[in-house]
Amino acid sequence: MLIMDEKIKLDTDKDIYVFSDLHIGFANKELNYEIISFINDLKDDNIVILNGDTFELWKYEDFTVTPEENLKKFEEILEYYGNDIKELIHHENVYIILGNHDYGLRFINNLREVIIEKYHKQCLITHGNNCSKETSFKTLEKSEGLFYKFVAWLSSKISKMFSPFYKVKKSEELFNTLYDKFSDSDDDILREVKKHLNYDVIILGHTHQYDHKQIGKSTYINTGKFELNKDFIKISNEISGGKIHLARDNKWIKWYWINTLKLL
Ligand SMILES: [Mn+2]
Repeated sequence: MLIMDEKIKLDTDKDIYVFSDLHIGFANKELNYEIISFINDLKDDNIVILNGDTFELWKYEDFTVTPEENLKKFEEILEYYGNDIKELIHHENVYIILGNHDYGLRFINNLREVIIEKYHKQCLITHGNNCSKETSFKTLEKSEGLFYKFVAWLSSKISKMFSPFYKVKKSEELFNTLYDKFSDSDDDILREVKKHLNYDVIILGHTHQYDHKQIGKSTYINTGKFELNKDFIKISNEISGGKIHLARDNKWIKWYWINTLKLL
């Protein structure tokens, strides 16, 4: 559902699924349909948290990234993917956290942090774009995306230049591929995680790389990019206590746990 609060505390007995970096736009349309339908099936009985960059609102083709253009692209995405996506964004069990690629949603959904309190432990879920200056909310707010205008412009130029040779037609796809290879450094992420060590568990996305580390008394988990490896997190309530499952798969539904952490 769309929420204007920047931060909410969530108290639920339902299982919680966390996905990040879906980048739903007009690249990989077939895959996006599958992703939306997969998540849609979970939403009625569980809580679903979409942890940032759910939508690809940057416009690479003409580098217009004004707030109006962002919202216009969002409307186009909703129209393109139809009822499933409209149901998903308005459903009361679905929380959409802002990332840098869908920062343009802030006028209709400004949620930046979800905090889950369970078993006297606190878990923070946030996208993680504040780890670098260029993608931080502060910079985005100040420049209204000047940096992105440049990146998008460059990306579209490179795409056009190379497309006859490599058949890269869409700059949106190209940018995502580049980003997967040159994402934020471990130092940047670590610096960001260290700001939140008052939480027992810190769940970020943004880097597109699955990660799991113990830092002091806190556990840091990165959900990775669902579109790449089908990495996601399930926080379950079990009789034995709260558990965090880290799941991965290359086939829909038949996902398996790559790790299980005790939340208690
Ligand atoms: Mn991001």
